Amino acid sequence: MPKLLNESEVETYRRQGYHFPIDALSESEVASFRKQLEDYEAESGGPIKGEMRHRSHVLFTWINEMIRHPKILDAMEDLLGPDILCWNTSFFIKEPHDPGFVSWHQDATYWGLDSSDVATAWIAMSSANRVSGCMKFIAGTHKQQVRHDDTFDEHNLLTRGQEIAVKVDENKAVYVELKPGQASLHHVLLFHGSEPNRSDERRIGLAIRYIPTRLKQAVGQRDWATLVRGKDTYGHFLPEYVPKRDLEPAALAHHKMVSEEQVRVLYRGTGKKAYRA
Ligand SMILES: O=C(O)CCC(=O)C(=O)O
Repeated sequence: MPKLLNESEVETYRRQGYHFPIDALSESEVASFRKQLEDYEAESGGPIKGEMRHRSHVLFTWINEMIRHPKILDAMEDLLGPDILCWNTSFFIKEPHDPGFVSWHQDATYWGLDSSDVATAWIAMSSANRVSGCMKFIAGTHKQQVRHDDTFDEHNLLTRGQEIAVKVDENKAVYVELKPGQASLHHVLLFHGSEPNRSDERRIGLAIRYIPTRLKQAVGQRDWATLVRGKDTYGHFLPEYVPKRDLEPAALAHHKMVSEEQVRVLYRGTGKKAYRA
């Protein structure tokens, strides 16, 4: 018996490589998470940036709460089974009229994981629609890895500005419009991207990457993850730091070490040593 999705939704995810929307966070939950993000941004003098945008669940208690949200985990259990690790989190934020975009890509390309049994829950912390540059998906493209070219385009929000090197039929794009608190689920090989934000509002999404405990990091020397449901009888990933207070020194130190290791995997072959600002 699935826990949150019904059998036809699970079947649709397997066939199309995605499912949306799910009603993940309540109105008050999403408002509180957004306020905590924006309080941090007000104190730090601007939008969250650089390495702080990635693996942020190690730094902020409220993101640690988000990755463990029962509704999101119920959906993940339906897709990945009972033993689940959160491998990473990344903010994708586009300011009003921001030229930032995300080229068509497959997530698996540079992550170094040894299986494509990986799913993302993308949580809308604002509304995401065609005007504000919501994600777009191409159904059924999650069956094989294709070649990517690195562009390092200054407005591309991806690490290398990587884009799919084969022809992508834009006419087949499905636009992932979400209300605040809703989430979409996508497979690590699905073709997806997003356009610039042409609206007057911020478009804020948190992408949470989940894996079954049996996966391994096949490229990096070592990798970390947080057990969020079930048991980890494999121990392939080192346990991630769990914050007790936002931005506590031990969390910042752990985050720095893990980010350096992750940058080595994500930017391998490019000579780059840090996330883009
Ligand atoms: O938020 C976006 O526009 C793109 C997100 C994305 O590429 C991802 O979550 O894998």
